[in-house]
Amino acid sequence: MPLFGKKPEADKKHYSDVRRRYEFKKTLGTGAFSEVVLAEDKTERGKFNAIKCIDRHGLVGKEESLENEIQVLRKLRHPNIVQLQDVFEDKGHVYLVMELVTGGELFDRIVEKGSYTEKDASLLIKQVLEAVDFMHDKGVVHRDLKPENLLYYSPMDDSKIMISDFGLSKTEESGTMATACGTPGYVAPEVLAQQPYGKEVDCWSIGVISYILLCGYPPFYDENDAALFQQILKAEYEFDSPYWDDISGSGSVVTQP
Ligand code: PIT
Repeated sequence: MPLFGKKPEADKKHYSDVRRRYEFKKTLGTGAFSEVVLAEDKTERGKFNAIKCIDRHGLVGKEESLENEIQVLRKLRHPNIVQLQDVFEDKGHVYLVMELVTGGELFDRIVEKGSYTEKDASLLIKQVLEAVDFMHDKGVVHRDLKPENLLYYSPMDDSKIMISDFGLSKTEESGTMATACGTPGYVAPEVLAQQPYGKEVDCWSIGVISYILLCGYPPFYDENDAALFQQILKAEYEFDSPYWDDISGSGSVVTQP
């Protein structure tokens, strides 16, 4: 089945050669079979995008999940979700033209800062909750929320965060999902137990991310994956002293500016 075979009309405007439209500037990130590149729009100089270039060799047998990612991204328009703007394809690659965000990963910011104040953490998590609530309403479960997939909108501005990488996301309409996926430390117990799961798994991951923002280390950690899985399955975590001593309880309200 050809990629994007379902909506040929909607995809007509795509050029056969993405390089005719965009000037590739530099690599922003690399994955196993993909690379995200900074690109300038030749039809509108000074306008930049991030283009995710996916090697078709890595897609053999996975064409459907890419098609799924594209369909998911197309229907999500939210201020805190990196927007898919266009799709190109050629013989060797599929290109996802994404909104450019330049602030880098939340992960790197946490490493830099150690931890966040409750107020800063709440301002970030509120945006993540709003974006995730929005996609859950559309029947989309991200399934791989983690600080590496949360990107700061701009390097100057610590206030806006964007959700990216819907590579593992799923539309819930296909029934209850049971595939084990995601990143161990952030993954919900029902996923590890290979039980049917749904939107709740994103809420679990947001809990883990909130924990890390507040204290600077993860709630579940073991170098041994089997031991890590056990901790998660038993929801075995603590608010260790002294790190959590000055962090307020869950009933308190942090005043917004
Ligand atoms: C940027 C800058 C950057 C990475 C990205 C965007 C990636 C975005 C992305 C990747 C996906 C996806 C959705 C968004 O499904 O360094 O502007 O795989």
